[in-house]
Amino acid sequence: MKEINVAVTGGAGQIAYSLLPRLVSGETFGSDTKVNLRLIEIPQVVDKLQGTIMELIDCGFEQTGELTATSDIREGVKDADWVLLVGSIPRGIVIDGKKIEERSDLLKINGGIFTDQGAAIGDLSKPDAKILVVGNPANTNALIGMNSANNAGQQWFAMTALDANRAKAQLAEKAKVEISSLKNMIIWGNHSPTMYPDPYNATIDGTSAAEVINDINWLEDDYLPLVQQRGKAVIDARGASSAASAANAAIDTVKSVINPTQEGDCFSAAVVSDGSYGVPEGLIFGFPLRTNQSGEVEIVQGIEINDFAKSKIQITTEELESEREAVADLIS
Ligand code: NAX
Repeated sequence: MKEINVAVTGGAGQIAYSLLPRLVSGETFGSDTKVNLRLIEIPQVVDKLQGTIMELIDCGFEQTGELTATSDIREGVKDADWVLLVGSIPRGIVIDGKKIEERSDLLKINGGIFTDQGAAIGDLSKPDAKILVVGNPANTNALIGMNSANNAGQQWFAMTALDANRAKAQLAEKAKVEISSLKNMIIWGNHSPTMYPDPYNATIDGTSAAEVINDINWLEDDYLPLVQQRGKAVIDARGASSAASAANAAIDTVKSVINPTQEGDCFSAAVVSDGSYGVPEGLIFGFPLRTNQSGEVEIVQGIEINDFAKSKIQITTEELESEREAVADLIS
């Protein structure tokens, strides 16, 4: 069997609990690949990971390699092929007597974490490592981590696949088609309520989903907020944020990156902008992506952006620019 090293932060969190078994079961990296898993947590909870490790052993997957737990990020990401940065400090936490509610405070606190994690990854992970940021604010955390890593051979992604899966599911339900009929679901911009899930370029059996649904009021007034606010709706209903679906989206992203994309389709994740579609260079922005036959991930070019899309993309771009501004001192 081949062997790969996968590091996961936030290993004791609720997303990780759904994610970890699927990383070491053969499902994600293939039945011919043994996965050595390094779980990384803050010192206060690192001991709990021993329980998770016991459970992973008890799953008995033949693709499960060495399982280790650490609170030392440098030990955790050493020689990693993949790093899944799931851990982050949530909104509402009390730090030094202050409740962290403002997005700008959240950006700064997590920014501090992602500079250290990025530096460790840049120094110690494989030169061609792939890094997926799940922890929020995901795009700007990835921006900070990538700048701090400063390693051009590595590739950073922020997760928008959960948004894409939600966006597909709602279109399929409205159009009364199987979800497998949906292709080319693009999430433009930030993983936040400003994201733009694009129903015009999504296709249902090859035809624009907007054309098939043929209800512009629903698409622009109902569908968009439904997808943008789905995370909050799950929290309101479940009393906790999305975990199984977030873990599933992380697995989808890894699979999309390591396997060539099928003809006539693309996948969603945020990557560093090269100026495509007029998006300012350097932002970590949700684009339509394809993995080519050589395993490189490319931004799909030539997608038509109508005036409605332009106005929405403008809003999410401005939000990402203001986030970049808020952490300017963390990205040199
Ligand atoms: P939990 O609070 O259950 O778990 C987070 C874990 O991260 C905790 O165990 C914590 O100790 C750990 N952690 C914090 N700082 C760390 C550090 N510096 N190094 C290592 N571990 C650290 O959160 P969970 O529900 O698992 O969500 C994790 C993150 O995913 C949150 O930031 C959440 O907002 C984000 N999400 C992102 C989504 C996306 O689509 N990009 C969707 C789901 C989710 O909301």
